Amino acid sequence: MPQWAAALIGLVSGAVAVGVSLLVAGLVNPSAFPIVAVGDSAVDLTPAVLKEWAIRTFGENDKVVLLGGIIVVMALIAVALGIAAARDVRYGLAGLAAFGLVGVVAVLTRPEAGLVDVLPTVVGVGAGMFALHRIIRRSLVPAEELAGASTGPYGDRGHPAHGTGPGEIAPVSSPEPLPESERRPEVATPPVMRAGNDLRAFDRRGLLTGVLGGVAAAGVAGIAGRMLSGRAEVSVARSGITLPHPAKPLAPLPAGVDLKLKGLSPFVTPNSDFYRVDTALVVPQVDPGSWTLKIHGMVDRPVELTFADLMKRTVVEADVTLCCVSNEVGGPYIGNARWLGVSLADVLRDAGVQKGADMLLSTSADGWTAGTPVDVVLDGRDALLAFGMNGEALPVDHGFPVRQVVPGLYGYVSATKWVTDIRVTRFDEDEAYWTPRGWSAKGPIKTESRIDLPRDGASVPVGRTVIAGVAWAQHKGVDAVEVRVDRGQWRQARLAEAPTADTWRQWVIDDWDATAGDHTIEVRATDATGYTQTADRAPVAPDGATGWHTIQVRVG
Ligand SMILES: Nc1nc2c(c(=O)[nH]1)N[C@H]1C(S)=C(S)[C@@H](COP(=O)(O)O)O[C@H]1N2
Ligand SMILES: [Mo]
Repeated sequence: MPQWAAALIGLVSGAVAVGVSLLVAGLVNPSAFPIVAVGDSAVDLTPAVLKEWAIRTFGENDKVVLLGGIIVVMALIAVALGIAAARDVRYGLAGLAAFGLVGVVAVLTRPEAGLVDVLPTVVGVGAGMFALHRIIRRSLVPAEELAGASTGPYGDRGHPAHGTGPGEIAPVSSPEPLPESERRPEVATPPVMRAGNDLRAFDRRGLLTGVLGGVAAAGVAGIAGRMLSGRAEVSVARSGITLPHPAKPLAPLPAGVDLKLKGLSPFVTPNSDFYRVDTALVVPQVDPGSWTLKIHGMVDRPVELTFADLMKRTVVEADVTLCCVSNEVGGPYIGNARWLGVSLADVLRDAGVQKGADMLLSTSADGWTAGTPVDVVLDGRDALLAFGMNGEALPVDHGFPVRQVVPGLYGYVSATKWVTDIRVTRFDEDEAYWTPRGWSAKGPIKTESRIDLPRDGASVPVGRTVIAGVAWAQHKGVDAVEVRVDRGQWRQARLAEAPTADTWRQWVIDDWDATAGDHTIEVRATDATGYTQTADRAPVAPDGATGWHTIQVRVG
């Protein structure tokens, strides 16, 4: 096979690997696209001097230059692998596998990497190996077939042999390949080479169809991957964000907030475990570079902020527990994070809220809306336009680049993710997304509590048993939690610390003396207004569930 053909096969197989890995990354996690991971690792491994030189020389384009460089290097490697594969396909396959290993290492050594993140690399390299193998096979037919072809149509391919041009009539004689005894491989005219143990000859037509097939597959996979997202770009933009420092950083959380019991929700919910609730089938991909937030309506001075504007403002940090109105008693749709952002009240004061306005109608990039009471946002609580969550840029699923966070209100009336527009208006003039769908226009969070330990339905051994969980009454604060077993006396639980009234609070009963048999455990919380949860069960609609979380355990 000529060198150019081998190089071409290498390039096309490389493209198939990249296209398929883009597709899989689009499905599982755009930041697990190996080329980006390799780029990030390269940045991390580059000595500071070189990095500074690159930034000085290429300025804002340094990432483009880096990615361009990686693509050129990859193309050269692909060419080399193609040439190796033409000599012996196994060299090419082994080379690709080794290349994939580099990608896997790069992906896995990124912070936050999970095991599924190797999928784009592994599946992509697998597809590249498959393509390499297939196109080589197609381009190299067994030499005896070509030899036989001089006397008739060859093999089972059904296309004319060399010397039979389009329109020419194929010979009618010997429609089958010649029997073994009559073949004379040594008369083969095309250059013959060794692929594996067979003698094989180059077939242009096989090359052409193989290459076209490969290009089509790479293109379709790559475009689908991009469409599934635009995600890779947003995730690159997100990883490029350096969060600003808060003007008054919060103290680190005291150890006392977290009882560190196995099975009890940690005080800070890791971003990867944070519940996600939204109407988005495909997560909106919002480029921070072109993101803007308009504040308009009943204001004196409409405001339009870019992401850069936002980052330049006074930055605040707040620990806030977010909760969904659809959370059943004992349900999982609640999580606590340390948010970083700017004060929504400050931004509203810049715009000048007019008299009579009582609602902020916030809209997300995908058109979802929430209606938030103006007085709540302006009453001094940490209502934020947040861009950071637990020390990193807001995850895309949680509203990147900017979302609202308002302590004390359910998410559906306050926590607009991918927020791009806030209209200052009135509840009697505007309706948010969930209101006509049967949910209350206003949604303050109800005081609730949940048993995490033991789990409902668990079997526990006889003897001293820990009962523990979380309770919340955002912006009021949890004052007490009580637990009772089998409808006996309510017992005071020991409360963990809480940094402010805006977060949930862990609680524990350290020494329940569990006796053999089935038991019912109930919990209730009292908030700082003196209100104690009642046994009244309310469904989640229209404004949040109530009732005591009740679990059954079997002891013995
Ligand atoms: N754009 C948008 N923002 C949204 C929603 C939505 O459907 N679309 N759902 C809200 C609801 S109901 C809740 S409970 C919170 C959940 O935030 P999380 O997914 O970050 O936990 O987001 C809120 N923000
Ligand atoms: Mo929600």
